[in-house]
Amino acid sequence: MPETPDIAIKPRIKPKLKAERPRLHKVILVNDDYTPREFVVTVLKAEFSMSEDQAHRVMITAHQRGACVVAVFAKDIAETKATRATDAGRRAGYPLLFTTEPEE
Ligand code: TYC
Repeated sequence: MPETPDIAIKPRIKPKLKAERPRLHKVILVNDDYTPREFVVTVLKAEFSMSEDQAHRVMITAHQRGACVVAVFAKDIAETKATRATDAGRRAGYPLLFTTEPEE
């Protein structure tokens, strides 16, 4: 019969009590004075699968208030989409900017 060890080995890592859901990240459209409105709408439709109406509303909100939340995603997806949408503007010669930030 194997002997029962008389020393207890403590686990090194404290187990988490609850599984935490990873935080979602917002993609934010930032206003500028140069990108044409219609171009912003085109990018929103292409990259965020928005209808013409939704895209127009988001664009106008950013235009009037300085910025607008476009959508929320897992961190890596939010960052990829923001980068792709910002690059689409840059390729066309516009300073269009999408940023990301974690949701509270
Ligand atoms: N302000 C731009 C214009 O008047 C349009 C625009 C809207 C640009 C929203 C960026 O995030 C933006 N042509």
